[in-house]
Amino acid sequence: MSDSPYADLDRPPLHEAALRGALVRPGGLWRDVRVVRETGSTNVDLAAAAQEGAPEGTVLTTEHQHAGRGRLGRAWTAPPRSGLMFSVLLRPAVPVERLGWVPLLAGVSTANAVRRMTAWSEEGDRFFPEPGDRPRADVAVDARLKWPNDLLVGERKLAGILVERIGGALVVGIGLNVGLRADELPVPTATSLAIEGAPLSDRAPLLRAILRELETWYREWTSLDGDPETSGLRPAYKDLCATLGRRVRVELPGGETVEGTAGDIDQDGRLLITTDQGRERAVGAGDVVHVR
Ligand code: BT5
Repeated sequence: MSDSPYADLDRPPLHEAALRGALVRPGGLWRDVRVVRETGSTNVDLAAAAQEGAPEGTVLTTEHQHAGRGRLGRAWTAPPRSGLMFSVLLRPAVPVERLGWVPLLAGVSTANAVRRMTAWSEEGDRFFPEPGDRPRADVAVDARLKWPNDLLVGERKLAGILVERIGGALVVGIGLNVGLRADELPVPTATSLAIEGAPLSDRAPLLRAILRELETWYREWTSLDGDPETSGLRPAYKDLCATLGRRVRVELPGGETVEGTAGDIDQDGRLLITTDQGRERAVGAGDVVHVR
């Protein structure tokens, strides 16, 4: 990465003080926002901070990750400032069996923020809406969730989420491709907002939108003891989920594969699959492939 943060004018840096000023307020969820120039993994750093007692609402974001983590030992790779890479620390006081909803809550929040920030105003004259504008849903980037929480546009991956449990804390890590160009794709199945026709060069408004959406959902869900129904989380997730109704192949963590049709999300956030033998299987973890 060049020494000057302004070397790439299409990719302006994130400003810690401005983000703090916009997000940290008395009584709010976000307690601290840090921007580091470079690190291995924001999830690893925040997990260490969690073990040392960092408070809920700590946010760590970086301009460049050189050992970004995916699920199951996979990697998240992206050039410096080509996207958002950040982690937040949560300590949800809800019954333990409901913690499985956190990755889905993070997915709903990210998808909603992306959809909102990439919509044109109803007058069609501005690229993302000002507060009070009514977005035109027809031209928003149609970001949807592949269960549990990959953010897809069509079948291409725009963002990935990794939630890790550290004692009573959860570290929620989000990687989202923003200005990434076609010649920079880490894998052919990736996409970015720029590639999808929404070239937001400044990532800060998008980060603020995701964190605000996350705060709203998290507050509602925790205040209702993690109830996915009364909080509206399960219906919201189902509305955004591209997996429901699809034929899927799921690779389970133990190596087993389940094939069938994805029908529903149960009360624990698991994917319900009807197999070709007519059996219903509830899947709590695994990799889903949308079969054509
Ligand atoms: C994920 O894992 O999608 C979770 C990614 C979470 C990344 C964030 S960045 C901030 C925080 N700190 C971290 O260290 N991690 C989190 P998974 O479902 O396992 O997907 C990983 C797979 O996605 C890889 O094996 C590649 O195939 C693909 N991939 C890697 N980089 C990508 C990118 N930039 N865009 C799209 N796909 C990518």
